[in-house]
Amino acid sequence: MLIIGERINGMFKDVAEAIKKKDKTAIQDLAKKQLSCGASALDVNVGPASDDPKKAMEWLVKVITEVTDAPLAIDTTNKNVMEAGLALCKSKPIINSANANQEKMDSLFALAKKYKASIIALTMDKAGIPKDADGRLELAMKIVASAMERDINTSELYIDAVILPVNVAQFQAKEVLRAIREVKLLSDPAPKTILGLSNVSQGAPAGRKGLINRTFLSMAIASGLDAAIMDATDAELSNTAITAELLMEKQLYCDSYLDAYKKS
Ligand code: THG
Repeated sequence: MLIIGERINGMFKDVAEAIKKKDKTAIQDLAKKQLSCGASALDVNVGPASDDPKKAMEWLVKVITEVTDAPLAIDTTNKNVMEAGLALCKSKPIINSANANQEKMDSLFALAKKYKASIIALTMDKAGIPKDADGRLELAMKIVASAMERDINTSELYIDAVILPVNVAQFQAKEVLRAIREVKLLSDPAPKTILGLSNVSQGAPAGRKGLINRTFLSMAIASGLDAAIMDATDAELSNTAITAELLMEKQLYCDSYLDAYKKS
């Protein structure tokens, strides 16, 4: 499974502060820590508070690429901030994220071609996030069809069925799991699937967040999840990922299989 580390996001206080103070070591340490804990790519999001998000994104990508060639998922809803980030990436970038809005697909699929990027696309549109799996699959079909029209290989697409906090949208978790299973039937090659895992436990008591994340991750892996934006530095979560993949026969069994995740 592709693990994309979620921590370089201005919604976290330490990252917002590092951006403000231009504390490059703090960001570089977060990058290195996530990669050593099992992340193979890093999400980069300047957060809601930045007064110059384009400058902040450029600074983040510059300081991260000084210490790693790992792919970066440029996480922004602003097209100019997106292009500024993509232009500075050293490895194949990931656009985070498009959705089923036609204008959004038009502009971001064009950027994907220009920068040879993979694309995360959320199953939502101007009307919001559908409540059930069928609504999500309908939007996924629209995204897959638009990508095919533009000659984008569907294996470059990561469909994100958008998991919401379980404390406010409890009935949707199982809908997201069904969407993950069925989205695979939409094209050949099948699109990949991804989740922003920590959304599921937002608002839950601090002492329960980890358990909710781990449990949902293993259910999603059993449903065929290919990638997750998640807290790679949570060792129990990373161990859950590799164990679920082992049980799904996606990792070769050996007695020391957990060693891969003990590097931290
Ligand atoms: N899909 C895609 N991209 C995404 C998301 C998604 N990017 C952003 C987000 N969702 C994924 N990243 C996070 C990062 C942190 C949290 C949730 C999602 C989180 N943070 C804790 C909280 O808010 O309770 C702790 C915050 C803190 O310590 O300050 O839950 O879904 N494609």
